[in-house]
Amino acid sequence: MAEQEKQLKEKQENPEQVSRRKFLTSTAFASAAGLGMGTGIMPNVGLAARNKYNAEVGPGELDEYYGFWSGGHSGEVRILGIPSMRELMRIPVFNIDSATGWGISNESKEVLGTDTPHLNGDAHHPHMSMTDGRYDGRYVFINDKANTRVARIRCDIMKTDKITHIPNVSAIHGLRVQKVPRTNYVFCNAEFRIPHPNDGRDLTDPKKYYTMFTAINADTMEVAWQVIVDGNLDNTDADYAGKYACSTCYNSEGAVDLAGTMRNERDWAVVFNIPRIEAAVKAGKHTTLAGSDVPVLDGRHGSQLTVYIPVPKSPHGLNTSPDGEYFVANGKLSPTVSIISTAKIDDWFAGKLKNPRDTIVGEPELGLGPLHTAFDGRGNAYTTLFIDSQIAKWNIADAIKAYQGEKVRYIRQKLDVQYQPGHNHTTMGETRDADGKWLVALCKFSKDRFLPCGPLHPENDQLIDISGEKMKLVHDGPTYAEPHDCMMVHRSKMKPLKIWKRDDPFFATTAAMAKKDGITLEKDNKVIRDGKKVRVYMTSVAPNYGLTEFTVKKGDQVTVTITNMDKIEDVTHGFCMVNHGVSMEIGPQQTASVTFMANQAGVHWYYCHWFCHALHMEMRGRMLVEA
Ligand code: K7E
Ligand code: CUA
Repeated sequence: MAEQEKQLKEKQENPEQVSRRKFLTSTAFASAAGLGMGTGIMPNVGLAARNKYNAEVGPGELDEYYGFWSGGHSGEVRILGIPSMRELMRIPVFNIDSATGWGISNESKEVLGTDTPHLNGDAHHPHMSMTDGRYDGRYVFINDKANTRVARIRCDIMKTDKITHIPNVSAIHGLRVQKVPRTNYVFCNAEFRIPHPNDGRDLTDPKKYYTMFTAINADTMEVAWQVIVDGNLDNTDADYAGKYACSTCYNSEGAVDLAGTMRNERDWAVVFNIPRIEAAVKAGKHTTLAGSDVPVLDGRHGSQLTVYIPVPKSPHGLNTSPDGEYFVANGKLSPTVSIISTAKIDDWFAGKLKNPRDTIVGEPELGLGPLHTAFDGRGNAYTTLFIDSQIAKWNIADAIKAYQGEKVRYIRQKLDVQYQPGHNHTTMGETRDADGKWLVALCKFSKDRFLPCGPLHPENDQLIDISGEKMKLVHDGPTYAEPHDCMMVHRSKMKPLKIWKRDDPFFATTAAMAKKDGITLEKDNKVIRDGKKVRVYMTSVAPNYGLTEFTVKKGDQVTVTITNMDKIEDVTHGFCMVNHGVSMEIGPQQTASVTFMANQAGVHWYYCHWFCHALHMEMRGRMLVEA
């Protein structure tokens, strides 16, 4: 055993050399189950291996891809240009943003809602809506692990337009969308097991805890149904047939401590049969839990709605190959990934297989700490090796052959990355359009790669050209806490607006209030008093506010609503009321509003805090508060 481990370690450190050595010595090593390194001859890395793409995007040039980056525990989403890796924009989601007034303006507060009053978030998985397995440029969805929420970002205005708090569960982690026929559902994995009801009984009886797989209606953002599972759900992905979602599931032990959750050599990939779940809900075979009317089904062992496929060990990432043939479960505490055939899942649900493990068609050994896998659309997969700080490029067909006992070499290359990668992602790689141009490795540690900025280090998002036979590292990109995941979409799929539409639903509630007050937002500059509530309406045209002063009384609740009548691209105004904690963005043709208390008598200046004009500094006015 010790010898085997030594050889394994050597092989991981230097796969090509060890393979060559094995080729020469022809040891019994290859007979060890699942090792499959084979006796292939070193591939000829010649002219054909040259990479094609240039990461340089010159001044004034535009990137080919939009990247949507999770901002991790900053709670936001960022847009990067690929391949330049330039940060183009930030989209506040679960966080407070002083520049745009997210969490301050009334429109953002309406999206943030009142059922979860928290100001923090932990965003992991941004994924775009699809039609027929292809990005459709409508929405990006993202989870909040910290406060059990899911948000939707509208990709025309690049603002969060819905946030749903998921009932009955704790901590939404994995999130992916239904790919086919379109994104009707957003699939969400609740990670932590809790008692039900979670009201103080069963505190110390973990046997009674459980968690659930949740589907959200992507159009309404209401929760469609939930399925109770065994274990802790981790990551998830959907198939290309509209039939299955598959989630990794650790802690098959049902433990509440670290040692306990690592005891079993195998946990599960659990497959959810979507048509069966929908039929069960339709037939009324569900229950509901106290405090929510979401249909809940039991998908634990023995259920016809699910199949639990044992895979090693505390698996983490779950990724669907772009041809729709395979789910890949990443072994984390095992050096392997498990390749699950969607066709064999059909067989399982048709009653043709005896053992859920019969759905597995490959279990290649890649190195230490496989977390996530991406695809190039040419039959290759790229798996992050957290502990080895490497990306392993491997061939799917060859890994399957090796599992069947053929002596083939399935690892194509291992590339060092700096350091400890979590997710990696290829351009268009989670869709049918996987184009195999770029791979981004989201490294958790940057250590010595950048100028030191204090004890807190940035992460390191590395750009890798995968167009050739060999992966080639071309860029280091420091990022702030913490891009777990990202997705990269070709710019041809995106149609963002350059100025707002006056009938945008984003400010419909504000527009309805103005209508009640008899206000025409596009031209009126008026103060409406309604008891102790004062509503101030004004327009803005650079460099002027429609009102340069208004008067209220101490103790009034003041709502300022501003409509930006500038029609010029990029002329965004702001509204900042000094010493009142008030600021917001008003883009061209946008209406925005903010409500605050006028509790201090005296003169209070307000000013535009988005640079808009040569006389931007002069764009200001006074709120006069009478004692
Ligand atoms: Cu691997 Cu939350 Cu997708 Cu972090 S998760 S890495
Ligand atoms: Cu308006 Cu600055």
